[in-house]
Amino acid sequence: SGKEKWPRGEEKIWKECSRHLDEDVQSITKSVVNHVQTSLARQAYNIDDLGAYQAAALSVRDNLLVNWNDTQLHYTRKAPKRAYYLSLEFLMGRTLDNALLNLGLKSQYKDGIKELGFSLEDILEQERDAALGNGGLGRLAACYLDSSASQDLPLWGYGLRYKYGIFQQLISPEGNQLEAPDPWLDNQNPWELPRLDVTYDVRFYGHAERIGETGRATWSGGQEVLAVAYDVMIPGCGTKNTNNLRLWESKPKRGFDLNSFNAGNYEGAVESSNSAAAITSVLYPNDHTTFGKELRLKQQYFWTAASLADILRRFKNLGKPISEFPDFVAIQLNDTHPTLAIPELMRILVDEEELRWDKAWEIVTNTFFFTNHTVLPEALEKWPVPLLEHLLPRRVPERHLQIIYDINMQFLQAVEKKFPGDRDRLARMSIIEEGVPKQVRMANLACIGDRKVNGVAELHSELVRTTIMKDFVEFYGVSKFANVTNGITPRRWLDQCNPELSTLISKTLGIDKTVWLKDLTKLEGLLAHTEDKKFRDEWAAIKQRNKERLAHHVQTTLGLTVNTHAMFDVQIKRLHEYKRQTLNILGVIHRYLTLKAMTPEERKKTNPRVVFFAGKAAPAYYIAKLTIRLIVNVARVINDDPDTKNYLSLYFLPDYSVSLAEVLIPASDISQHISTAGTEASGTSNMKFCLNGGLLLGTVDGANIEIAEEVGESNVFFFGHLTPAVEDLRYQHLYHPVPVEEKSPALANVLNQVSAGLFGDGGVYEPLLNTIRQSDYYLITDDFDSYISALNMVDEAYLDKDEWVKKSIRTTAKMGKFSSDRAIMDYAQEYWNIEQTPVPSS
Ligand code: T68
Repeated sequence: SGKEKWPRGEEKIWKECSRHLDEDVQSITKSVVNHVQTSLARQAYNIDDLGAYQAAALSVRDNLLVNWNDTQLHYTRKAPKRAYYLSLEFLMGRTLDNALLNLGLKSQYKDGIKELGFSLEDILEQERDAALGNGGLGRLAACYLDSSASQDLPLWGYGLRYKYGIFQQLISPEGNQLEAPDPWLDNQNPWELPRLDVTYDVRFYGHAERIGETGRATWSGGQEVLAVAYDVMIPGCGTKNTNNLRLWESKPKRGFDLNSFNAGNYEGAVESSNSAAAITSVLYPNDHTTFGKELRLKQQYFWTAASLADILRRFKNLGKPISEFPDFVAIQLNDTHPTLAIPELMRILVDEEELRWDKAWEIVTNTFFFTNHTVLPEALEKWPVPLLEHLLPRRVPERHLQIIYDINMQFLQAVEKKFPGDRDRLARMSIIEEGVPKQVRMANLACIGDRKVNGVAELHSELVRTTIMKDFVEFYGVSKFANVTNGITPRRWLDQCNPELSTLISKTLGIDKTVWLKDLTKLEGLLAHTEDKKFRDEWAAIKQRNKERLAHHVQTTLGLTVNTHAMFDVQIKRLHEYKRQTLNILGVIHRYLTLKAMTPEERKKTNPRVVFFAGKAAPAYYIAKLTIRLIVNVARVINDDPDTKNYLSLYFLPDYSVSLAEVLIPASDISQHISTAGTEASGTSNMKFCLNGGLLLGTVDGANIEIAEEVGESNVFFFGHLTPAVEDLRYQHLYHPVPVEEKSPALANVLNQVSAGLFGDGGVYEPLLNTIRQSDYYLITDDFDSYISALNMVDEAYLDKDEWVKKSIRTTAKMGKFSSDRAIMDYAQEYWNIEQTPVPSS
């Protein structure tokens, strides 16, 4: 359509009639009322908080769209190199508050909403979380989107629009986790734009046959589904740039099968449409394990095929030769989940673009980048060869599995050349793992097909180089294997969740918040004020009010009263043995037993503590679920014990979410990040707590190490064995086991009390306790005593309130490094080679 004239009518009229940003209270109120009437078909007389939320959200969406449109047009005109972040998970949380803050319109909306008789705070609570992720990996993707827009980077996210997000967690009367679906789209979603015109066909199964000698093929059988785009606007802070997150929904290609319908087989007619819709129906709730489920593989292929087709179409609109693809496109693979994009791009380049293999391979290996998020062996994705063979479309002359075999053959030839005769090495590095059945090792494929591989914290990246990728480092050289320490967005994780602290910081630094929120190292300026008593008092008062806000939340949701004068001690994350919530709960029991053994006078001298847990367990993870049960039942006993309840209480807050984290994090005095050394790749909640002035109790693991480097070791509480000791200790457990009684009498006593039924039927917990008594893979017995001493050191430090507040201020002040803006700029410059492309302001 290059010769057509745009716009069709008078450009002047188009421009005059264009919508502009609402800036004053009056136009905001007008737009909200307009949506009440015309979008919701309601009126002043029948609108409740939910309706008011929906109308306000639609009005904010109109404003976001002004910026979003301008941004997309600007990117199209300037045609910069773009980056694409492929992630199966985007854990966005709520949008309204974040959008208002990024647009700089929060106070205007607050006033406008008030004039209509509603409170902004109340209507914000009406929004459901977009919970399309499991934990850290998905939340990281969400933080990176916020940072890419705030830093004016031309980046799009690609993911799936799951109909059901992460399950809702309920707790049964016995204390067991129950799962319920999360129908987050039931109330409609004002933050997405259905793009019913942007669709791609994706094919599964079936056969292809050659047409004579032509090399072309016909397609028969199989399943064709449609990928439909939904766009989510991602506003930047203090900029017009508004990026895009494109989520795919699966739909049947044809409404239903007419042949079956006409033959009277009505059920058969809708069957295929149901199975097409099933692809994007639900987020898999497993983190750190792979199950080899066919539907999961279908999700991965569906999403990578649609995303690549879309990226290719956008590239082709530039009119550049295909050889320039890597000059205009960089694709980041968030973990191995999108690795099928590598053979898929090879297929497109070889089959459809008719490039020679070598040329195609050069393009592929200059386009993709791969982030690893774990070194736990059970989390490394492998797919059975027969499943891939069955599922992926077979086309002539190339099909995916054949492509993977060809990539592997060429690669192994190169390895053989460099390390002649080293068969073990070849077996380890092969993409195909021998066995019954054979398996495709996705991490090997991702490494071979990528330009660069990165870990997510210094220690983790070093472990990637020396363990899971050791052979590949020896083959490629070390420069392919780098580190980008994770970051978090200070917009959501300070300004939005802790508005009072944000205001105090701006006032103290004497600068507008958009300045320090976009250059977080500016927080260092707070150090000059640590000796100012008035400032410290304000700092402490804000923490206190955040604790009261959390207590209020617990009161209204669980009906329980929390002692806000106690120290708040928080551990919130997915339940997993390696994260060692078990160590924490056993420590709580130890504290309880110690308190029980004291006289009332002695107890009065102790530091009152309230312990919070929150987190979901994968539905099939028996030991993790048992840990939840233990926590809930310990809470029942100790919160009811008149001897101790003023000094120690415990809460398990159900259904952990981004929104709940926003209430918990600002309220914490101390938070726990206590994984076995070498197991937590980075952690990101550790950064969120510290940014909000909470101190950190942790092991020498993941990003804890870099946090301590920044804030100084005197401001964190470290304990436990170090990474190099872990392997030896595990070996000892297996071959020279020492009974728990000898290693840690204190721990043995705790385990015995649980067995004996102090917290209800002890037999129930035996499988959990046995993981500790027997192989103790996560080294609870080795770290228990030093953990208890660390807790005691925390108590001691807390007694000196003034010094504690100074530590808190110093911690916040030194968190600049952990902004996701720093991380995203690192990716942009060192990996993707993309440039900031700010949208002019008018
Ligand atoms: C987390 N990984 C790391 N995985 O555990 C954490 N896995 O240390 C790190 O800070 C974070 O990634 C960000 O880099 C995960 O969260 C998953 O959720 C996951 C989901 C599906 C399959 C495998």
